[in-house]
Amino acid sequence: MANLWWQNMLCYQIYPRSFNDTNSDGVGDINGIIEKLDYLSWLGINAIWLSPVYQSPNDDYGYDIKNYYDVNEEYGRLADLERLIEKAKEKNIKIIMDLVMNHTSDEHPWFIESKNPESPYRDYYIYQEGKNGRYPNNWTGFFSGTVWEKTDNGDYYLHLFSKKQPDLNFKNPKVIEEFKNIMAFWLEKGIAGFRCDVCNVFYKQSLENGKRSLVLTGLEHYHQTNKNHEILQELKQSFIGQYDLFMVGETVLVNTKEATDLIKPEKKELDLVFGFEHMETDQFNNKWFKKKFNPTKFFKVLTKWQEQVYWNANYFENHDQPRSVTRYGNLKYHYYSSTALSTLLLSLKGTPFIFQGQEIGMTNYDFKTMADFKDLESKRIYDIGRKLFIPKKYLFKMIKKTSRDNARTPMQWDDGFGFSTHKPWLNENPNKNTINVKDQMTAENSILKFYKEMIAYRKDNKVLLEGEFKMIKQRKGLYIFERELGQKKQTVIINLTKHVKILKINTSSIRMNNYDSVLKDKVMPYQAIILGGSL
Ligand code: TEU
Ligand code: CA
Repeated sequence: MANLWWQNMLCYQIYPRSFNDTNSDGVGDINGIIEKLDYLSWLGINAIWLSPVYQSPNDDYGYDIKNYYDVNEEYGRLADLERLIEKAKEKNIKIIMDLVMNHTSDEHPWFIESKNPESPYRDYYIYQEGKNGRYPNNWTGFFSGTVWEKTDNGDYYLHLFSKKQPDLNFKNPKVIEEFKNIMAFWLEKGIAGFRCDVCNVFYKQSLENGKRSLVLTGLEHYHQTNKNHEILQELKQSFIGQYDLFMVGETVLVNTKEATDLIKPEKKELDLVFGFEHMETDQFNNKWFKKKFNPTKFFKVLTKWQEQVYWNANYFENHDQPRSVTRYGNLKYHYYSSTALSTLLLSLKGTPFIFQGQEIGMTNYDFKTMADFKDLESKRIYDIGRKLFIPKKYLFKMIKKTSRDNARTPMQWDDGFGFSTHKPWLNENPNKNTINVKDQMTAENSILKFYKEMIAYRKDNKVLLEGEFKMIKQRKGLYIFERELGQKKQTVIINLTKHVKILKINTSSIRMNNYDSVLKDKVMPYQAIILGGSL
């Protein structure tokens, strides 16, 4: 069957705050995105996922929303966003908005109202009395520590994320109605769909104590509940016949079976989900321990998802994750490892997502002190770590590697003031001197040029777009798979190590290659090759 539009989509994620500043206040803005539409169109993408641009006090930089119907002043006005949607449309670029439903900002009028126990908004949130002078239960949240915050009345409200992000009560049907209205408002403005933030933890089945666990005690009471499925179905289905609404869910802690459950086409729930398993292959399941990257494990997880989930949302980076070339590549082989990751990302079966800066191989930032971090998660982990007497030096080292701010340093347009003429809200990476869009556009060979070429290759290649995935072999960081459509075949060879690998290659049908040439019996360090036939 032919692909649907979102299966042929190549989506570029923009973190607006760090993309392009046009009014010199050090903060990216919507006009800045409009200014770069030509660039994005040149690159060959056909959709943009915008991280939140709604009004927000920025405790979590937009993931704490105080007004879903308007644009945060620092990013521009609603009219600017309407202009972006219109201009993007002229270039055949769809806009996908981020939608944060699990919680609002504590500065949202609903929450302010809800503090009054008599208010009709009381039931929009989850309030509980303490138990024997202690928290209502033992749950711990995504940013560590208790999920309960005491109010002036002496009771508590629940927040899975920061205390400035109170969780909404999805047992209240009015909350669901509110989101239908919000979605309708934006669909009416011409957007194509939503990336739904943490959308498998909305419904809190019970508020009983949870099983003690190193991370997220209480998870079993709200993760992936039946009611949660019903809520997503209700949201999606209420637009049938009206809009061709696309929804990709950010679904925390899902395995392939749960992912499959969420995207069954006949259920009309979500179209795609972002899994996390492959992002945890260099991590011992949480932020506290960090293991060395293990490409074998990485490829194993990718293979499992390719084989078990019918259509994947493929990504190696987003605004919550350190840079992929630093994690999975090798800075000594900056060009080769970035382009090898690019080849892999764009040749797997599914819909690829590229995060801003990935296309030029932006790297992690060399943070020097805790004061360099802006992300609340990094700060909180530090505070909690200190309370546990974890040595400062060790804590800092660990946070530096894992901090979400690694993804959020400003986009490196050139070696000067390309992002902003003002001091940026978050430090720029000084390696903008050598890693930037301007240089890579003029260079004969660059990561950017390779991305563009790979995107174009994929765009016209039915086998890569529609073909089945078939694992051929993987050997200590050398990964080989085929994509197959009818009689046609593409073979993808990725060496994600610094070692030369011995392999017999049929060099008569080379379609893509990130080296000058392909040898018939070896794969070079971080070499990536696509063949138009078998090995
Ligand atoms: O992220 C949810 C989520 O799972 C992350 O908090 C994750 O645990 C963490 O980033 C790993 O480092 C979404 C958004 O993508 C994130 O930016 C928000 O902070 C969060 O929800 C709350 O809205
Ligand atoms: Ca600005």
